[in-house]
Amino acid sequence: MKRFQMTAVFIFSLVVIVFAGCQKKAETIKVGVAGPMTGDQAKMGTDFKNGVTLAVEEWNSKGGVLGKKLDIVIADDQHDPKQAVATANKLVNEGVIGVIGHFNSNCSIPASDVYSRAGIPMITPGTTNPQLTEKGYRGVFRVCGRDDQQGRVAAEFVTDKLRLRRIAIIHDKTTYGQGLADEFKNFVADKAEVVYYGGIIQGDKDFKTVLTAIREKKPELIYFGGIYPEAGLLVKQARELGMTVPFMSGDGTIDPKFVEIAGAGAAEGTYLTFGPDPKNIPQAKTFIENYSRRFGEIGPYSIYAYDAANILFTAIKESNSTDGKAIMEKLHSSEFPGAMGNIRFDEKGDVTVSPFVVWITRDGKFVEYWRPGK
Ligand code: ABU
Repeated sequence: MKRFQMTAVFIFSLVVIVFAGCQKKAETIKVGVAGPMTGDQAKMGTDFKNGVTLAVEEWNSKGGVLGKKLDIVIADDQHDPKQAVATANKLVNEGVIGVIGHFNSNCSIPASDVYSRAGIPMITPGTTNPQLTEKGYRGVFRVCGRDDQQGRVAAEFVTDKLRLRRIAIIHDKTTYGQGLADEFKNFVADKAEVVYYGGIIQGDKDFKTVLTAIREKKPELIYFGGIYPEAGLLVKQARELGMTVPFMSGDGTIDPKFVEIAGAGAAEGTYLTFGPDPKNIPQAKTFIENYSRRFGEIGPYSIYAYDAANILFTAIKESNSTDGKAIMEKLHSSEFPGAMGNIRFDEKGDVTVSPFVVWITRDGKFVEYWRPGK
């Protein structure tokens, strides 16, 4: 009998503990952070995670939002579209009220179907393929620009500033890489000849065959649509083949890992398009100080993730609701002060100002170099 009583007390205690745990969880507002958290693009996912973590810690230190603490749920899509859909469903099932992510266009686009069906807003810090915001979803936003904008800026730089006329274009056959290469090709073809156009496979390590074919065409610049692991190897191997031709790419390559893979010497003088340097933006000063103190070196996408998170939390606060529809309408109708400056979304969920400028690699560091129209 005594044993029975003890067992009953034990089970009752367990139930109380589990129930209390559930109650505690329900008292927080959950936010998803999605991107490549592991694998060869994990640096981008880490930048997202750190940027959102800083924003959450700042809000929570002031009491959270709507009287509740914020809680992050991390989702690793491994830059794989199928994994992105699976992680999106998992976030929905875990009850997140919004998502910061994903990074890769081929992940954000299918994941946006999941979030839209569930009525949850998503704000991506880095997905630039135009298709993402062309689907007509009310709850899909980005705090970065689009590839039709950065393709145009890159083409203007190549033809009007550098005055180059023979261009080779490579892409990684992904939604982002090929999409950006095509945008660049459309704009650059107005004033220059595209002497080579072709794809490589993401994940491959040896690009010397394609680079040798490109060398035969005597281009004055190689443009690459893709991400830093392949961009770094392309530059490294081009230089090993004795090719000194300028190299340009897009916002998928701005990470110290690009220089690390290529080697500082090989990366010297390479160009890319990205948003403006936060160091020149007065509103970014506090973010730079706080982020550096908390996480060390600032990843290029950290500030975009930080702004995306702050925008989402502000929309929750100002709509006085965790209802997806109410948050989405607030996101569409307000202007949000961010570390990158004020941000307003248009009807599609794109930022109203195209942010792209050209950067150059100097002494192993990325330096803002040129603005369109200059
Ligand atoms: N925009 C940088 C690469 C991520 C993507 O849009 O796929």
